[in-house]
Amino acid sequence: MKTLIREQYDAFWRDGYLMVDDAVTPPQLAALQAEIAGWVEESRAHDKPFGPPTIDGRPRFDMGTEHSAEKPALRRINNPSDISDAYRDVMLDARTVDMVADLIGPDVKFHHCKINLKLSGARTEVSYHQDFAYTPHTNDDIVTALLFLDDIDGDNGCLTVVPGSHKGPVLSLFDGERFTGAVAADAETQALARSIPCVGKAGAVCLMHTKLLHGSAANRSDASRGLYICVYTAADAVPIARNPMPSVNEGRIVRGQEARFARLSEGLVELPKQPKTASFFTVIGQESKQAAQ
Ligand SMILES: O=C(O)CCC(=O)C(=O)O
Repeated sequence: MKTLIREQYDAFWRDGYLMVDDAVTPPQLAALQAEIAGWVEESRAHDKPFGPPTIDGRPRFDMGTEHSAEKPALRRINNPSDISDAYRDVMLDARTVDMVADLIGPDVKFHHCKINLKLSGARTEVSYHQDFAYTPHTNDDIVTALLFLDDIDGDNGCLTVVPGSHKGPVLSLFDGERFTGAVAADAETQALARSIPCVGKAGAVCLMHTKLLHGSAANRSDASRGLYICVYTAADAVPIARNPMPSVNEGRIVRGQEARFARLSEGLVELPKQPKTASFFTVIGQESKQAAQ
């Protein structure tokens, strides 16, 4: 291992997640925060999701219905590494990538990334789910790296996780034939009772196993909460569903080498439905801001 110590490695595989402070350098963090500030300013001029479009033609920036020029509610930036040097540099070469390689490497590739923002007053919340149900692969050596762009505490909509839940089962995100993007209400109630908050300073990262059950509540404070979320897989984990957020960098090797073989460890896998809108927030029942008709 290059970056993590044995105790951290063991904690990740035992609990399904690991918090690490100072996961990026101060200049990297400052560059990410400056980009965000610019995008929030830009969003004031828009009253519906806006571009530059993603490679599958959806708007890159998405806002909640509460968005206004005076009080922006920009909540999602799809694949910021496709449009920003600062975000691409961190996705490709921050300490976080070395940590991921320690966990599932040596050969690691990139899948997709996004920013989830909860500005002060935003109503955005994330229903409980496991990422694997959105992005199934031939095996589950997949890590979601959630980098804190702000100081995050119990009041500004922190991520909450169910320790140990990565050991299974993978819960359905369907209600009958309808893909809801969220586990059933009773499973969410049980998850909430077992959840713990992931809090820390800007620059910390939560490394999360793809099968860990997690969600997050709305921001009840005046402080904004931003996460830069990058998904990495072992090079021999091959997607078995279309990427919900295709990127020009999808499949790019970030550590080690390309795989010659796909490794199969999964049995039956429920296939997700892909979103057609700017973000999965609409799938979980939170509409985007739309221009007045
Ligand atoms: O933004 C959050 O609080 C959680 C993000 C998340 O669960 C996800 O993107 O899978």
